[in-house]
Amino acid sequence: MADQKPRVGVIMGSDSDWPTMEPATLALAEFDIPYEVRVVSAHRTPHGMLAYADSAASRGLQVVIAGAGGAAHLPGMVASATTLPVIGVPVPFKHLDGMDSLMSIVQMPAGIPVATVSIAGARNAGLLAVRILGAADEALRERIANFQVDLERMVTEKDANLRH
Ligand code: RP5
Repeated sequence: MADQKPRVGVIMGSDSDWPTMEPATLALAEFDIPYEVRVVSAHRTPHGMLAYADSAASRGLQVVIAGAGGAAHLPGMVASATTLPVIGVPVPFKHLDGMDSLMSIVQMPAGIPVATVSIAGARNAGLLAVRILGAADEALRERIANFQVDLERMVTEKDANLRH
């Protein structure tokens, strides 16, 4: 997978977001989706952020997952400068328990969509990216279906273990 061109860009406003964002990359790896990871800040590296968004599609990326905390403008700003689907991950910051990040990311003006997952919901961001890629890939959809069967089996087993 390491030698394959990345199909998903996983970006975040600071390296302090990495513990929250890593589950997105683990989900992508589970489905053998090549990805790249970058720190790109809407506020601290605005020109770098625009350059990243501008070049994302031409470099072969198909989905961008963007996580940020606090005044979390990164997903929306990146979405405004690319035609790729962008999934926003609200990162819980020191204050306000991530509500600030959630509100910043979810309230996009009409015309520039950002698919926002739950606060610290990076795993679902990764899985959503897999589903987006699966829309045009029957083999990948088959793997997603198997994954869902495994989830169902896990819950059934837990139910059987707890029943009395
Ligand atoms: C945001 O500011 C980042 O996404 C991060 O969640 C937050 C704090 O960044 P650091 O001060 O830890 O670098 O832009």
